Amino acid sequence: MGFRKDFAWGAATSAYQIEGAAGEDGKGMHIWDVYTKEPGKVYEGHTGDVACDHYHRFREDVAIMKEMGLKAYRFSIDWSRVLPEGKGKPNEAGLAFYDHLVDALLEAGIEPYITLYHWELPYALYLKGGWMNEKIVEWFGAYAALVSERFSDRVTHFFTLNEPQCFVGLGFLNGEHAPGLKAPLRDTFQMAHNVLKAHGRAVQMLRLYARKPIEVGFAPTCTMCYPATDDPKDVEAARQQLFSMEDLGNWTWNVAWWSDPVLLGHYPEEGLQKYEAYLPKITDEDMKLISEPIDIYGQNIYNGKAVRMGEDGRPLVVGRYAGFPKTAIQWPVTPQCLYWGPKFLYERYGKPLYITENGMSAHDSVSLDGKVHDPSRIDFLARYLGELKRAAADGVDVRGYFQWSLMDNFEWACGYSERFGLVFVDFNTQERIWKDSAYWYREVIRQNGENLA
Ligand code: IFM
Repeated sequence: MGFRKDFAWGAATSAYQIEGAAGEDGKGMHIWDVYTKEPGKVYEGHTGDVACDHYHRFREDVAIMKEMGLKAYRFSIDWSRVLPEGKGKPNEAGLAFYDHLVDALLEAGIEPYITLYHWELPYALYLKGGWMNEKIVEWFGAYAALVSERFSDRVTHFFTLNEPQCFVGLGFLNGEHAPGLKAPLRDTFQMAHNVLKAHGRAVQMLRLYARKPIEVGFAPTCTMCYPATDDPKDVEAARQQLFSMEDLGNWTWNVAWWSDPVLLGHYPEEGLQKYEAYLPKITDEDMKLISEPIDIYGQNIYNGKAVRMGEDGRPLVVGRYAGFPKTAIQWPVTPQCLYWGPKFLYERYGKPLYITENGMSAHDSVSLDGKVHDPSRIDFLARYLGELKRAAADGVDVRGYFQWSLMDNFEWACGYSERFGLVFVDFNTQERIWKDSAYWYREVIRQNGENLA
């Protein structure tokens, strides 16, 4: 047994990374619109102003998805495109864009999966304190209501947040992403708590305004942990390490700090003790809101670390050997994390799982024959998907997989220097060229993964 018959074979993108049309049709500004204009923040001063020009070329992109045989497409809505001030009066032209996109997808037989927040915090709300301002719980809730009311007649699957670990950690703890702040630790914990409450409120509002039954989840990320050997002691060590609490300087990269409150209704005890000095007031009412039941769990998984049980009965992260395989962005290639990650998460949280992102950047270029040959991506995906298939065969309820990314795009602080796409984008001409991996993925989808080892 491998993947279920209705497995959602997909690809993912996010609004700012592909849309472009930064100042068009009444769109408001968000923190990345502003941050990318600050000198020295993004590789070679790149911005998402044009990106893949998807706003104007979405029909061409949907046609590519259709030809690739995608069953599902995960995209995000730019909050500031539909609510230019973050709240208040909606922008009809922005909503209409997503209407057309959803309709084109459905017409192509592709199931749309909407993410509400993939890092486009409206600048007007940022000026009011953004995630630090508790009112954001209601602002985000109202945005969720608008999206649900408008799209839930045609869209069934919604994710609230993408990678809270990143947008709090990189945006406010180490300052590598917009808005580029190194906030005091206490503030980052307060923000995270507001983020989780906003998630809960969004879940409520998505449901309240839904025009038909919908499925709601969120999509965190993490560095996965997998056992260094099959020894049950190492399996236990990897499990413990995965859900243990990071040191303060790195604290946002936790799994359990974000997912336990949402799915188990409480923060992990280890974190409550370790971070005690920095925590905001946490009430029972907060926890009730945060743990508003969700239907599906999305997890972004790119790589992991091997763990074994130390002599002292505590997990030990195993160092990587010299020359360990890595991708262009220097992330290790660790396919095992797509077996152990889903397994550990499903054991702990018991929710149907989607891999909401997985993929790699490579040094892709157009060859003399006019094609883009990316054997390393095919090898990467074959290895990772093989492991996911093993997890499905072992009983993990994995419902879908979204390859990151459909096409090359704006890779945040790295600008356009990293190419994660199945489809190559020439950013001078906006020409799209299928990489070899796109043809390969099409065949995997066609065979529902039967051709994977
Ligand atoms: O491009 C990003 C995406 O926006 C969030 N997850 C990781 C991807 C690759 O870095």
